[in-house]
Amino acid sequence: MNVCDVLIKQLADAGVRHVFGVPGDSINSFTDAIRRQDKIRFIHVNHEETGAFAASAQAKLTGTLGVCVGTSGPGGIHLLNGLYDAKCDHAPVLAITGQVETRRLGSDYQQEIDLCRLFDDVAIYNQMIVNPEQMPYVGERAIHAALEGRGVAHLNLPLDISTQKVPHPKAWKIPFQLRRGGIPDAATVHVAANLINRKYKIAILAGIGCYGAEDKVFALAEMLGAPIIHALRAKELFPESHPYSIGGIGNLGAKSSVKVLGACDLLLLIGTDFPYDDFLPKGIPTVQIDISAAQIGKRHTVDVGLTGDTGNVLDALIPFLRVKKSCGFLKFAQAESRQWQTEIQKQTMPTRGMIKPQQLAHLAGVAAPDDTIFVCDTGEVTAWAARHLPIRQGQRFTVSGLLASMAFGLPAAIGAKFAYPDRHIVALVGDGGFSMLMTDFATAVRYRLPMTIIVFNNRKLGMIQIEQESRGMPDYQTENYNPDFAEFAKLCGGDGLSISNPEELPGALAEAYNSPVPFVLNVQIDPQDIPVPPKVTVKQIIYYGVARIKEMLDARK
Ligand SMILES: Cc1ncc(C[n+]2csc(CCOP(=O)(O)OP(=O)(O)O)c2C)c(N)n1
Ligand SMILES: [Mg+2]
Repeated sequence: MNVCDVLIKQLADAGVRHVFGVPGDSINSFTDAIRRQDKIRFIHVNHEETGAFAASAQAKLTGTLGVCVGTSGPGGIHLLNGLYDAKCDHAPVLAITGQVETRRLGSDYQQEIDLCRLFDDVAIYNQMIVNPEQMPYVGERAIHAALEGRGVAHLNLPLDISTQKVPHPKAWKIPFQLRRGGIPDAATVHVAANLINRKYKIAILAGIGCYGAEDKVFALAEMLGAPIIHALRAKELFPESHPYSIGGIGNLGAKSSVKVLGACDLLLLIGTDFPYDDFLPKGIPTVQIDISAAQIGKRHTVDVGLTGDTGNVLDALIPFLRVKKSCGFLKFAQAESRQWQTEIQKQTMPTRGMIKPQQLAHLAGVAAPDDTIFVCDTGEVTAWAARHLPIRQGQRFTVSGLLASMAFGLPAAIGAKFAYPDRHIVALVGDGGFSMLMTDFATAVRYRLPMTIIVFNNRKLGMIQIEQESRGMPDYQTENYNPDFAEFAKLCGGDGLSISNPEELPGALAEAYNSPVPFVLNVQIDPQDIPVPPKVTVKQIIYYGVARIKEMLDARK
């Protein structure tokens, strides 16, 4: 077995079934080793960034290792954005890159880029293999580091080393068991319980770290009469249809959350890395639960930190909590939530004869089959999905959370479809985000991956227009020059439909969701609709007015 054979065997043993990338140059022996076995498939994408995003999305959805590959130099460089997506969202991904022959190292040879140096910031394990005897040891370390550290590992394989025989392929076997389910010590649990037992207006901010423990979080909420606010990626866990779930947080979130966080007397952060601390209440006791001690107090001053798997921590904590008899705070939160839901439902009514993005997001969710996995791109489209896409129990949702990268949607749909071939996949994307990696729609066709890509087509970088105008700048360079995305889909061998009339929407969604081939539903939406944040400052309103005046004056010139 050569270095690549050993590595691939290790990946297969770790449960990896797909490696995404572009073959060629210094990774030919790696792809050849994949060809010679049958556990792992090589998925040939058109752009390495697609491969990295697909691996990241798989890792986020499954919790298992995602793998992507790029050749020395340009191929490796293209992986970076998807790798940062994995790093930021704590997803285990292994990147394998090629390198020039070791005798060429340091000579500025063609495609010689110091990828270990380049990946230094993104990777928690980052190693060039310069001697076949490093295997299988470094292969195992890389896999374990990514899984245990929930981040990116990188192995850089010089061409000459990749084909060399590994003298002792079985010599190393690191006894490895993922550290799952640590529990905090009893004394800390008591301190947390005492604090929580003294408060009657408790708000829970829950993140994706609650995955698998949603029922326990709901049970906790019921005991404490505490409303649950969710961070964006936890939208799949805490649907607003549940009486304790009162909406999202942040600029894309709900007004009810702002009100509740403004009135609570204790904040309980559970499995969340929500970054916008402006939305978190200051000066009240805060208890945080997180699987990683390094996350405790990262975003907010915390009085008690409980480190461990959410489910285990709640099992340890709940027996010490008193059931709250008064539910005034919960009732207040639920009333605020109902009011917000009524407000946003009104926004889904078509006006001016055009399709509203709110209406599109709403109906896209209502019409989606029960097994749907939604993936979402970055832009105003994220706000429409966050607020208006109804997610039912059993459906899934993911997004480029902390990195908030455009172009994630289509690659994530590809990664999701490979991981869950029997489920429906629906990507909600902006026209700008889709344009970035739309070449890989052909990859979905090539691998026969039925999926629906819904383009929220406002012919512009809508989110950037809002950013500019809310800072007093006139709208500048935000228009997109788009081809007809539905025709593009057909040219790729898939199917597509362009619509602009609200009445066409239900029929078009049904056609898209039932398509046996990848489908682009290109929806011309009303570009005037903008997602208004739940907290708007007077300064922003004034700036917005100034920007509109500047735009009018510019138009007259
Ligand atoms: C890779 C990348 N480049 C730039 C940005 C900054 N950015 C955030 S949203 C956005 C506009 C997105 O436009 P579009 O995809 O059309 O979605 P819309 O906002 O119109 O719904 C831009 C440029 C980003 N988040 N990611
Ligand atoms: Mg757009």
